[in-house]
Amino acid sequence: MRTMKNALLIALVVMLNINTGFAQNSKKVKKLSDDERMEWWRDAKFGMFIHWGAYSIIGGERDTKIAGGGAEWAMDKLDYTIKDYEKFPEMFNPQLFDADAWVSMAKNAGMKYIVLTSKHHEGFGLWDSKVSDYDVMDTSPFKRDIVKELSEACKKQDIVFCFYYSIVDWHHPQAQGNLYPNYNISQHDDPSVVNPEFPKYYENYMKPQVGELLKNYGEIGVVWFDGDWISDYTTEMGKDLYKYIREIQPNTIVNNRVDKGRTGMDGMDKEGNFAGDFGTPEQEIPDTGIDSDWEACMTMNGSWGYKPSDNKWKSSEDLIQKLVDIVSKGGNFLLNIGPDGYGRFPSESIRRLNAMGEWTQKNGEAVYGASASPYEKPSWGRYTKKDGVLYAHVFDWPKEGTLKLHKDIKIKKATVLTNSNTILKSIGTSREVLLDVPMLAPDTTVSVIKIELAD
Ligand code: FHN
Repeated sequence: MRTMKNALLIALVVMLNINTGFAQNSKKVKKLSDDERMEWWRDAKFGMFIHWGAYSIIGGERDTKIAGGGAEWAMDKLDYTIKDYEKFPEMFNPQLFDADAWVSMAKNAGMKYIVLTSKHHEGFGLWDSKVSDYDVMDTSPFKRDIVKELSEACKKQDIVFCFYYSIVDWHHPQAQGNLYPNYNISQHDDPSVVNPEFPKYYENYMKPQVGELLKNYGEIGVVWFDGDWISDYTTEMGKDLYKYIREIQPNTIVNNRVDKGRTGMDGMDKEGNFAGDFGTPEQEIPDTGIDSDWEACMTMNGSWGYKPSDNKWKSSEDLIQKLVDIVSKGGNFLLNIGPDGYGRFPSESIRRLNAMGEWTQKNGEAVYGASASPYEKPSWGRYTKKDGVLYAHVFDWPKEGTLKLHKDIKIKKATVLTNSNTILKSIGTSREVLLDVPMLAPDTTVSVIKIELAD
């Protein structure tokens, strides 16, 4: 009798588990409105771009030759045939890679999301793809799923995980120009060189790879496409891909490069919207904001991929000011790190991340969730805004102790953001509002004044 009862009990538990499991797996994600879907991203303002791949071993150098531009283009710029290049994924073994440490450095810098190059133009995938063996699990000795480790580390630390995927693929025979297998004999990624087989690459390789990244690594914040410029890729493919992504994860955000030739700020359609969900100016900040969503992506030196020969590093002060400038114009800042072939962030990058973290920890209130300035940018810095509050980000602290504000600003109370006890006196004139400020700037990079506005 007891055995029968136990058996029934076990059967019941198994059934319940299966049902629970099934319910969990089939749990329908609530489809958000576009504004709801974009909300976290609009509030986040600041993300980390990570360009990492087999090119990170090469560092943009081959014998005495140094690749011009980004070192992630080594295969093309340093004239590797496909066969020659394959030895790099075959030696990719970044034993110092530590996903938790990477995510902590992003979080401590004040970054709220991470965009990892899951596959750059070289075609080598950083996840366990079932579509291809040209990936970190089957081709490299590393045999660890980097996308899995990084996405899990992001989840643990409340950082949104996103991935970049290159439409351009210099390794796949149906993707790059028809000079395969030595594709870069004089082709050098010439957009005019076509491959009649590209639709098969799109349908049977690229789309399934994007699908497995969306199905197997949890919630994906953003899919960041690149390489839209090649002549084989079409608007129809882009629209099909956008629909496919939203069917798998309805609330994922997609950049404008999902569509043909939408790179930058000019990628708007005739209704004045970007294809996809946001514009992607690269290595530049537009003069003024626009009323569409946009994100400026930028390197810290001159290269997206690791390039030890490139020492043109932007200063920490410049990067902080760029963050403020971008937010004051209603955009997001996606700032790049190019880890080396061992899995380490360059020390110059770490120094800048730490400096940005110190500043955002003190002044983040004036950035996260803030909106674009309602005023022309002042000569001394920028404004950002929240309901009932204006933030004056002062790059050039006035020597004479008086800060000139826009004449329409009605002040209820003005304080130094990092020292709310310092209440500042103001005098309004017909032409401007004058604010008495301390002789010494509160911050060595950007000092923020919080202005509670009178109704
Ligand atoms: O060719 C790529 C380049 O390597 C890098 O990934 C940048 C980052 O947005 N996008 C392309 C150049 O526009």
